Amino acid sequence: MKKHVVAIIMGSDSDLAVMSDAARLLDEFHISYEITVVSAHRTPLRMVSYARNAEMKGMRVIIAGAGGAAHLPGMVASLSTLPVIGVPIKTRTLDGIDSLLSIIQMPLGIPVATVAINNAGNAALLALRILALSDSQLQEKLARYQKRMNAMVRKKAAKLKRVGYQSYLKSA
Ligand code: RP5
Repeated sequence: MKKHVVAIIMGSDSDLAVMSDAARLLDEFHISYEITVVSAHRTPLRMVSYARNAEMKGMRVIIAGAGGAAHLPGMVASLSTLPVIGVPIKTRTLDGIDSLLSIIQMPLGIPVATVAINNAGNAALLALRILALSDSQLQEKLARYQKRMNAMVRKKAAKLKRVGYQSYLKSA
């Protein structure tokens, strides 16, 4: 059985729609991952054993999404030496500012790389960049991905110049 090298964990299944963006990108790059729910508050002991065993299971990076009092990424980072990428989930009451501040304001000694609110895609891309440090094929795939994005933006800029902003907006 192929070992999972990335863990995508989240505090609740209500985070899944956002966190699935990370899974889709890892699928695109053929990187094996485990995706599951681990709650820092509702299943604290599961969180401890998950974080403690992740490296031994072959995981190289942990992506952790949480909303509100978003303690999951920081706690997992405190229980492991693997790189942890936190995804602040947008909340209904405070728009995810609560999640962002909870995740980003880590004390010295326990780092969590924090992406923008709901940007699980960037968490996956950052995980891929970390994995690519020891995988030249993956590095090449990432370079091709960036080239495709670059070409797409140039194409859009050329179209905007050609048709003007009004027609561009109508055709979008
Ligand atoms: C956090 O509480 C989860 O990460 C989720 O974003 C938030 C709300 O959870 P539910 O009440 O929707 O299960 O732990």
